[in-house]
Amino acid sequence: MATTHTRTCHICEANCGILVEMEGATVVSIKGDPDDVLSRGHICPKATAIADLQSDPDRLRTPVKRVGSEWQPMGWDQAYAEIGARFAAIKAAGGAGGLYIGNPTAHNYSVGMQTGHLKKALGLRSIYSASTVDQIPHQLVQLWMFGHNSLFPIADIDRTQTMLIIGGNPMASNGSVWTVPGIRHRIHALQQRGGRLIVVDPRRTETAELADTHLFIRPGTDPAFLVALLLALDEAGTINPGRLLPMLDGFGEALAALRHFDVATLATHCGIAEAAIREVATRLGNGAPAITYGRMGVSTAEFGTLNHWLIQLLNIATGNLDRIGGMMFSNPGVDVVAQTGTGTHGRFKSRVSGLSEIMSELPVVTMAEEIATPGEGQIRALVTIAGNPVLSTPEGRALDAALEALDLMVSVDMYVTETSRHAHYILPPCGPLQKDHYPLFLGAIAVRNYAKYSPALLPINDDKSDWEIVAGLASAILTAQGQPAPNIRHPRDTLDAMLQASPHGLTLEQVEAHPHGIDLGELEPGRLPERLRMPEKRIRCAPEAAIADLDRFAASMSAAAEGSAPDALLLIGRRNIRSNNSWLHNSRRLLKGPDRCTLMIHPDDAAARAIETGTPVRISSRTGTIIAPAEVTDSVMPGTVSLPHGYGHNREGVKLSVAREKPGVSLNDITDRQRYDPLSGNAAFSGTPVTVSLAA
Ligand SMILES: Nc1nc2c(c(=O)[nH]1)N[C@H]1C(S)=C(S)[C@@H](COP(=O)(O)OP(=O)(O)OC[C@H]3O[C@@H](n4cnc5c(=O)[nH]c(N)nc54)[C@H](O)[C@@H]3O)O[C@H]1N2
Ligand SMILES: Nc1nc2c(c(=O)[nH]1)N[C@H]1C(S)=C(S)[C@@H](COP(=O)(O)OP(=O)(O)OC[C@H]3O[C@@H](n4cnc5c(=O)[nH]c(N)nc54)[C@H](O)[C@@H]3O)O[C@H]1N2
Ligand code: SF4
Ligand SMILES: [Mo]
Repeated sequence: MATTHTRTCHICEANCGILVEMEGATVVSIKGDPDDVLSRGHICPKATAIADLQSDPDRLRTPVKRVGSEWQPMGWDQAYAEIGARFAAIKAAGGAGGLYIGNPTAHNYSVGMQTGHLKKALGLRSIYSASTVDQIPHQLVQLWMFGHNSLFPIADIDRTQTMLIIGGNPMASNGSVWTVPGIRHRIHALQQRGGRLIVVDPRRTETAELADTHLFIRPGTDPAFLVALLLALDEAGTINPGRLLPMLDGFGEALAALRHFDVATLATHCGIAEAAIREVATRLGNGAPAITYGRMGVSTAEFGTLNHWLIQLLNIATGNLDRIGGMMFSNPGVDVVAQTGTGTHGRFKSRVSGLSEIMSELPVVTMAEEIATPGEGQIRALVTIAGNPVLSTPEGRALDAALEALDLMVSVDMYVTETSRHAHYILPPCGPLQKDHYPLFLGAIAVRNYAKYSPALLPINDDKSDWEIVAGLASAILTAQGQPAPNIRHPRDTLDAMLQASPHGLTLEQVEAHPHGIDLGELEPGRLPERLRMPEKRIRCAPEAAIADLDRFAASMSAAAEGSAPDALLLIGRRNIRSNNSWLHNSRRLLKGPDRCTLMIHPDDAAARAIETGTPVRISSRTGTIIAPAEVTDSVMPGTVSLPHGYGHNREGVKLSVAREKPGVSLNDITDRQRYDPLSGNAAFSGTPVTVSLAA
């Protein structure tokens, strides 16, 4: 007999409520849950892949050890014992430990509660994560301006009149740093009430297709557009922070620094007409609620931190921070802001290139060199948890080589991937339906305040959840060195305590009694200044480093005005609704359809190179060359080409049998470790200069 269970889809940030119909241990169907307090029935094609992940024969079921080119199954205790002993020997010989934490850990509340133990066991100095190829510039700006790295302002799309999206494509991504299931309906509702969606992107994306206005922008030039908007508001006399004004420090200083630029020059630089910029500024400054929201395209950029500072300044200058229909701070079941440290920056530097520590990590653009460069502090033992940096960080080939030379590598992953194939041991977690779920980090970035707990659907039996594996590893590594094992608290108990200590004062039992979630109401205005985390409770509008970075930006404008290589194109990425970073390509129902790893190129650029749709083209950058089929389309702006990341599954030894049928190539084989935002250390993927030609 079939039974139906409520749950939350853990794959992306949208956190859709789902109804999973089971017959015994077999999934019969996965549908949207119309009663979910957040998602109200929304779902995307990826949710059904949960069943494929659970049943995938390629998914590892026991720990494995690499012996030659073979993977030998082994027991958990044996694996921990061997890893502990090998780590102790490496440590004794002067080698350092390192850790890379991947994106799926942000969707798994329990593992995050154990990584601290493992970081301590491995030595704290060489911690990396997907954050520095993603959202760390948001966090740095929030630390500077609001006093806590996790004080994310959330776009209140449901009550705004203008939604300006810069470098985000929620129609494909389902929203990011913004838990907003069902974006299509929300955009439709905005337009129905006379509001407007404006998208600024070098590609006419799926989101841009729905927009009232789409403006092409030259990759990497967003500070020009953002400064020009602020100047246009200034010139029109429509800067009006309203009730925020008494809370602002350095607002005048920030504006004064921007006045060294002029709108016309900025417009030329970013490729958007001055009139169009002034029109957007008029809209933002008209007094009605308006949102300026920026995501990956402006975060993984050479001016990522500058971009996010300017975005916050725009929301402040138009009085849209902490306002209904603007950007507000959340109040979810667990208040992570109150229960975590504010965040740190610059406490130490990376050994080889001297990049600054950020949020207790080092920028991942430095990871390969820290493994490959001899000397004191060289990483000789690395653990990866739910990450695939060979495909997801710049210059994957260099990382491939570095990982292969490690004395010890341990991957916590359920597949033999492009990254974990280098491991000596792979420790696989149980399937997704054997885990419980709470939106610990994502509740805090949701468009509505809520709490929802989903118990595991299937028994765990002899398998292990990620948190147990990570806790087990930390214990094994410490005890092998004669140190005491850490005190491991069950994640459910920690969660219960965090819920109770938060403003809503819920217990886990109460939350569990509501399988569709507890609605804790709309986002609320008026939380400032109390919500600020610095003692003086004032928004710091003119962080020194941001102001200074304007000079670097001015220099880049001057350099661009002198011209670039005549045949250079700028490479950007893209996402597709049926894919998720590097790890859903082994689901046959998601992979079906046309080849998605194509190089989009504008008809003019294609014609100049005799390129047609389907022809294989050679794409070369400073760091390498890849070959992919072309897709000629005027949806990318002239001078720009686009290729998705997360492909390249034909590397030797990868055991993803479905994904290997359409392997694609890895964009990150040709991105560049030397292109990063110096303020945050975040990788700059947007606008990698490339040449494109017919592959002979
Ligand atoms: N060029 C370019 N590069 C990019 C991006 C881009 O836009 N362009 N995007 C960047 C962004 S935003 C991100 S977040 C990163 C992602 O970078 P990563 O987090 O390094 O990579 P993922 O592709 O998400 O791979 C996740 C890995 O975790 C495994 N996994 C999945 N679920 C679980 C689980 O529950 N437990 C465990 N233990 N393992 C699991 C998968 O098998 C896979 O190997 O990529 C970045 N790289
Ligand atoms: N289906 C699906 N959903 C996902 C993911 C996925 O891989 N697939 N990944 C998840 C993850 S880890 C993340 S972080 C989010 C990301 O979520 P989003 O940021 O919404 O997704 P992207 O598609 O990377 O959007 C970035 C946009 O920036 C544009 N862009 C590139 N360069 C520039 C530039 O210089 N300036 C401007 N203005 N725009 C630029 C790109 O064309 C693209 O449209 O998505 C999440 N959701
Ligand atoms: S949008 Fe799709 S992948 Fe994301 S949580 Fe919802 S169903 Fe899952
Ligand atoms: Mo991400």
